Amino acid sequence: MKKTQGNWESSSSSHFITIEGIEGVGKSTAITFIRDWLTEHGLSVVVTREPGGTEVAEEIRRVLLNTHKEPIYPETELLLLFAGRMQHIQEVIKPALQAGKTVLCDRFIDASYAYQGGGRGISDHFIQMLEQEILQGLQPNLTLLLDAPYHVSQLRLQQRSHTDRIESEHEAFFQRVRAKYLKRAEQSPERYRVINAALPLPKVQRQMKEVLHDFF
Ligand code: Z5A
Repeated sequence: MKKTQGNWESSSSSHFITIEGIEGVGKSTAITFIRDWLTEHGLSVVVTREPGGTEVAEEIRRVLLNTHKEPIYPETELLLLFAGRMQHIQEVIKPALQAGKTVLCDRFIDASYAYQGGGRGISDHFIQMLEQEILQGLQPNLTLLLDAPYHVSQLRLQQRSHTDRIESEHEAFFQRVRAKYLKRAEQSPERYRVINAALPLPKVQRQMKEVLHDFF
């Protein structure tokens, strides 16, 4: 059976799950745990990420995350993100959902509102315009927001030797990003589940398990 979401048609057995949060909060760790849980429960899972997820979108990711001699303007950043997102939707997300799979995506549209909206100060109106044209009504069914204070994520990232262009932003930037994520979660409680990601891993995983049990 088919279900429609905006202008998209997908299989009724498909699910689109996204993981969001500020840098280093534990998204990659969470994705492995969720993927394993979903697979154990008999679902066919496609794990993907943004920016990236296709050959062209991964090239765009490199442009976005590398440091360049000239500045990348906020609007350039946003448009590049949406260019990659278009490739990603057409090449990976849409075909997987149409085939009845569960798509598990490390960041998606909410990151643009949080980082380019909250962080860089681009208006929601501009982002909404792009969202309407590119996503055509496609929305995650479930978004897990891993939330933790900035200093927790920084502690967890301490072992890393490399910091990319966006990670090099100052604390106030990430505070605005976090605040925007929390605001969006409050505005869409039917889709968002906020996970306290500052807790030790077993406690974070317990929260995620509860969310998954409720959802399925
Ligand atoms: N971006 C954007 O601006 N706009 C957009 O629309 C989109 C993206 C889609 C790349 O994202 C950048 O793109 C990102 C936003 C921007 N820039 N920033 N900042 P990314 O997702 O590829 O990169 P990231 O946000 O920097 O995430 P990350 O570095 O991969 O971190 P993570 O996945 O959230 O964390 P982790 O690797 O799972 O965990 C970090 C460490 O903590 C690791 O050693 C773990 O073992 C440990 N960990 C995890 N959980 C715990 C708990 N609970 N306790 C203790 N230790 C833990």
